[in-house]
Amino acid sequence: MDRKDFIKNSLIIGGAAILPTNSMLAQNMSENGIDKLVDANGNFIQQALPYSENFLEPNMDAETMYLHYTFHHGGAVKGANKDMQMIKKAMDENNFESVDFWTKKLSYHFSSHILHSIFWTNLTNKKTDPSGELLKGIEKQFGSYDKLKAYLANTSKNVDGAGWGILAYQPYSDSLTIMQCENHEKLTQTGAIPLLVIDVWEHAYYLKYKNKRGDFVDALFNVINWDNVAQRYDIAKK
Ligand code: MN3
Repeated sequence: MDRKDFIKNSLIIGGAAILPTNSMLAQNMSENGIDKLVDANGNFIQQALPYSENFLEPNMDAETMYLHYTFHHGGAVKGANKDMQMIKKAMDENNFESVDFWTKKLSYHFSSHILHSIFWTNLTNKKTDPSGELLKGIEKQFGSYDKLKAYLANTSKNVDGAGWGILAYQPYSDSLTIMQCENHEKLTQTGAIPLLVIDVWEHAYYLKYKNKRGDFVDALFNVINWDNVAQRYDIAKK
């Protein structure tokens, strides 16, 4: 197996939260400029924030945005690249215990990279609402937009410890679904494609909201970019 094949296979094994990089979905995401998470060699890259650090003030403060993007998301990207290198090294040395360790690390770091990359694009500084196909899908699955909001907010606020509330499109049931993800990779559904993600790790809110995670989640609902969610839904359904 050459390096490229190795990387491709590792992505499939380790990155259960995303489809292989040659899938239609990944191509679409990349061509649309939404999520380009790897370079031509398969190394993980972090895109620039789609706005300035103070863009989401006062709902998300600039200092939190800077620290979150630079060190938490950035750290995950570095971690994922290291994990890939360590898997390769361990494979070269036939050290399968070590492969197991780094494969789990890759799942954690790569999932973090995916979720953070989606998170930034899910936010904007003006009020938007779901419309068109997305609204139809929401009403079919959850009854109404208000019910979806209540469900997703509750799910996000009640994550045990660190994690994410996630609205996803599940191709295996052709429906929208909500997941309460712990850390970055646990309690998700295989195959589900995240459309809207709410980061409820303490690093996402503690400077401004202290222990009031609920207030942070409520504030985030003021700045959700439903046009971005709708675009993701359209791509995911193709
Ligand atoms: Mn985070």
